[in-house]
Amino acid sequence: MNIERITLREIRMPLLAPFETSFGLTTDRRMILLEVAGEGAAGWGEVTAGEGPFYNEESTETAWYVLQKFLVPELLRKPVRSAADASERWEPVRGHRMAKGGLEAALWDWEARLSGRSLSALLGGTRKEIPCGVSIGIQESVEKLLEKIRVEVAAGYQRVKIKIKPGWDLAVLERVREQFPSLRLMADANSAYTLADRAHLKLLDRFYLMMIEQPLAHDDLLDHARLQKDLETPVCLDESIRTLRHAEQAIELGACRIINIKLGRVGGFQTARQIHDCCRDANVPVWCGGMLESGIGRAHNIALATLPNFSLPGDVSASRRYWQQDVITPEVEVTPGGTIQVPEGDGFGYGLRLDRIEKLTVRKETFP
Ligand code: OSB
Ligand code: MG
Repeated sequence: MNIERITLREIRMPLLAPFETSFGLTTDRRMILLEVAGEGAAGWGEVTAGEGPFYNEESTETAWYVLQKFLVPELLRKPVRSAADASERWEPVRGHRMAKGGLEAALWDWEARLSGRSLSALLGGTRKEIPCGVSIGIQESVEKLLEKIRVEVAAGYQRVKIKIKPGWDLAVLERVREQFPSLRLMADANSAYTLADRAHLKLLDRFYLMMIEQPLAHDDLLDHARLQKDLETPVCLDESIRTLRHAEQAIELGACRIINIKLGRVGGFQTARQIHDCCRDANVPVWCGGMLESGIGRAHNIALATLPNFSLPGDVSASRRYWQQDVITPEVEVTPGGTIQVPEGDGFGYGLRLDRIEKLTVRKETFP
């Protein structure tokens, strides 16, 4: 594959509503878009790092730096044979997986377009539609949360995830269960607890949640295994799974019964597929997580979620839940059955609103 040009852009997009988790509040997103062009086509990727290093150690600024200084120059140094081979070229760079994942995603989209195929087909995806859920942040009041859940359930979403933290957990879930006894419900703590909270977390069992996501430290496996032994509720790992090895070890230890796969967190499609296959072989279901992506990252998530073991509804939902206007066309929409129809066009299958992207761009750099 002959790369002629790589363009980095930082865009800023205000969220329609602030998103609060146990680690902080997001109001405006800063995302890096990558465009890889050559041989008469272009592919696009998105870096999913947060504005600050609070979900994991990366941020928009560190990703820009690592892309500009290390990842893009290494890619331009000699041609890659395929997108699947790209990630091994960046192995000498430790970590910085979201930066790698954004660039790798652009290569996958480009390769799919060059071969006149959908990204889903190139990845080995089989689904024509994917099941969808929503992630609802911490709210000012339980009433507000209940109202948000009502809206999403009416829209058809197949499951609801709420964010929890100490002080916003048992009493909140009690009220949600009262109002929605048969809702497919789960809770995400984003590492807000420790093993010392195990008796407290055990009380969650009475809400028969689909799972509790990442209750303990962001880099832990062993304590999660100890916790899972106590709980009836399945533990799902998000932050702790950054490599294939983490997934293998988590499964061997019994640290979780479900894994959330995020493209950026694991460094791209190649590793995401390996984790997917390892979970499939161990009968561990997976689902696709979200990072408040623009339409470009969202489109990649949709393609990833077409792989067969993505059997649970993911955090991939309609553009209009996040943005006044998205950067892709058509925008991502959800059917009344709570699914997203996978687009059939080349690459990730959506068009780009280049004029909108240009307006949102605050910096831009082209290589070589
Ligand atoms: O832990 O899944 C998470 C958003 C930002 C950082 C971490 C997480 C999330 C979400 C939102 O839950 C998912 C989405 O709607 O994109
Ligand atoms: Mg999570």
